[in-house]
Amino acid sequence: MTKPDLLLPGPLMPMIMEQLDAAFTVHKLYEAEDRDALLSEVADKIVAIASGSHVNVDAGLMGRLPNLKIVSNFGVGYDTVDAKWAGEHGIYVTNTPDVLTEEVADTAMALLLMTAREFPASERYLRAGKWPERPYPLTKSTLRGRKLGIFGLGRIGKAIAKRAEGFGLEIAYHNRSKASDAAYPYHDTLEGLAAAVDTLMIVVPGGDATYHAVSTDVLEALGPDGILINIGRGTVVDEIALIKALRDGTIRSAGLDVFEDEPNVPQALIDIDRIVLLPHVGSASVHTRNAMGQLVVDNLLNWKASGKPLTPVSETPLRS
Ligand code: A2R
Repeated sequence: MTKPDLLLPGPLMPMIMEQLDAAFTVHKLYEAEDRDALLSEVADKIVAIASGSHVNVDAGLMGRLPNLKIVSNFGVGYDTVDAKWAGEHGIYVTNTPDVLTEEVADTAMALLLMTAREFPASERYLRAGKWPERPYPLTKSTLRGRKLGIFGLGRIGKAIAKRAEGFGLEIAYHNRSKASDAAYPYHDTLEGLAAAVDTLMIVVPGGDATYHAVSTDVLEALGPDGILINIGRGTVVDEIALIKALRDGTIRSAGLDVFEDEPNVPQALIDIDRIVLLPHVGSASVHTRNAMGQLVVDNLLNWKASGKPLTPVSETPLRS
């Protein structure tokens, strides 16, 4: 049986690579000394790409591959793939929804608790041997009485809302449109949501539509008790505005799992001890990453067998 040709712009988990090697002729762009030469040599043969979040699959790359039919992306967010261009050119883009929802929602709640109650700083306090001198100071924030605004009440947003209800939080949200299956108060602007709550949880996708949506105005609306949690995409927050808001006391604190220029985190954020910074670990357990990896492979295998992938994104709906 012939193996279709697949381009790998960057390395993926070994369990993905092993399965891809068995079903496809894999061309590793990242190992080529001359990437341009490799691309020119294999361009006509490539029908599939498997990609991760740190490599751009843009119109420039896809446009060089005249027989490309599918881009299988690792991760539910696919802002590094130009899915609109792909859709317009008959190319499927797939992502890995659902299999990471609960893990990311767990991370979101952990990050919220860590931030409100300063658990990382208090643990550093113990390890530094300061406890015998005096107890760690009482935290200014608590989850008690907090109102949680969810920016992006989708699959992950709803899983967070379910958990937050268990913690006794009041919940409201902002999407582009009202969710038909949610009874929480809806705000038709992000600023309106921020003004109505004191805790803002970002769970929207990245990309142009949400770029710097969390601006100075939104942070001012959130207010001096405000806590910002971001487990969506770093580009959604204007990081410079956030740093200023934290320094000036415009909001109280922030818990961030994602950043504008990963893996580079501004020193100005690192210098603020009371905030919580995680290295984009929202879905990063062996269990969940394996499930995501398997879905990357299964999308490609299903497409190879039937011409249809399992989880195409909305810009590239299933065609017969
Ligand atoms: O806007 P809607 O009604 O399509 O609701 C979606 C909302 N959303 C937005 N809200 C306001 N302004 C926007 N420009 C905008 N774009 C999308 O975000 C929906 O409620 C939510 C996304 O939910 P799902 O598509 O179900 O994605 P999931 O699995 O919850 O993952 C969310 C994001 C990923 O894209 C990664 O960036 C991150 O979480 O891991």
